[in-house]
Amino acid sequence: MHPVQFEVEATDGAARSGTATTANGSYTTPLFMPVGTRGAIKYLSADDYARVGAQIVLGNTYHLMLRPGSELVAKFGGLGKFAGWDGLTLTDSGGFQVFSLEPKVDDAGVTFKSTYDGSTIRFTPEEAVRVQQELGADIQMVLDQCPPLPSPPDVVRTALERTSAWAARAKAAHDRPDQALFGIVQGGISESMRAESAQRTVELGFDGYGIGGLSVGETRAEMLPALAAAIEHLPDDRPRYLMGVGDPASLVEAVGLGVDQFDCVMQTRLGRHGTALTSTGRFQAKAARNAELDEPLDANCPCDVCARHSRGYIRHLLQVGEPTASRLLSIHNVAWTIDLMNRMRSAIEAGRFDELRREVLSVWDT
Ligand code: PRF
Ligand code: ZN
Repeated sequence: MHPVQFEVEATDGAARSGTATTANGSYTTPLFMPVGTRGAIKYLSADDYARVGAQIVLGNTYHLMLRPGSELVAKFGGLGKFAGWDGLTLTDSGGFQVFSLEPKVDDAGVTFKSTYDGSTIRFTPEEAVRVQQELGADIQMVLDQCPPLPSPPDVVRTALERTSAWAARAKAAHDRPDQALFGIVQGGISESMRAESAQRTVELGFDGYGIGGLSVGETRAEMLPALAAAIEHLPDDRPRYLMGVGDPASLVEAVGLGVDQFDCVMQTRLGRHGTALTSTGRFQAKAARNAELDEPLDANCPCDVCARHSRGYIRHLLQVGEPTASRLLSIHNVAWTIDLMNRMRSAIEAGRFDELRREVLSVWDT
């Protein structure tokens, strides 16, 4: 019995829409999951999460284990309760963040220095499971090794082997029946290594499958065949999660290949720095030509910001350095992306996914 049941409700080509049911509630797919790395989506508060349409909010194990520590989060009843969020939560294993610190890696685990106080920390697949069980999210991810791209084939191969061996250890260590554990596929942009990694991860058997190691330096044209090669070997009845990918063109292309869920920091990062995602492309809110525009960021966006505020007002806030500008743009970008996922869901149900895909690519395939 899996702690996540996944039912595909409609398909259109390889694209699919469905509902996943966890121990604490269900979520619909295709799904965009906004990122609250350290326990909050930047510039948002927990009552915003439902308003932007979030179903799952991400937390990061690396950050939360260092500050405030998983033991403390557990005392508050887990990440969701601690953060005042009554929707679903997912924790990434920390593999991705730790590897960006260029740690010492061996077959047993990784050793790295904390970016908070410089102390030396040893992290293993078992420790990642233990910490994430304490954090208590509805879904946790295995510890994997994500090599940057381009990397020589032997580096990609070693990361694949380690990720596979670590996944087996993570599975053996996991014993919380109310929490799902997702495996992660690696393999760079090699279609054969992607296929092999997917097969080996599926053989171990997980509640869902992350696809990691993409959007780390390769082009979209290189990413998509690797993604397709992995998906070919993933079971239809388990959710597929493309990790750390969330630009509109990649979202429609990946859903078109059969991906169900995504996370990305781009929406809040761009928002914080003054850029809005709109149906006509990226929009620099600070541009002088917006000064007198009494119209929303995107006339078709269902978000609270677009219902209430003009481009001219948001441009003014940016111009004078009001932090509310970052908040409004972050809310809009997350809500806009979630609306795009909802439009994909409707298009799949109506058998019109490719029409929507082409429409999005005509704006975003740059
Ligand atoms: N592994 C994990 N988290 C991730 C990635 C990965 O490869 C990526 C790469 N796009 C983002 N987040 N564990
Ligand atoms: Zn909006």
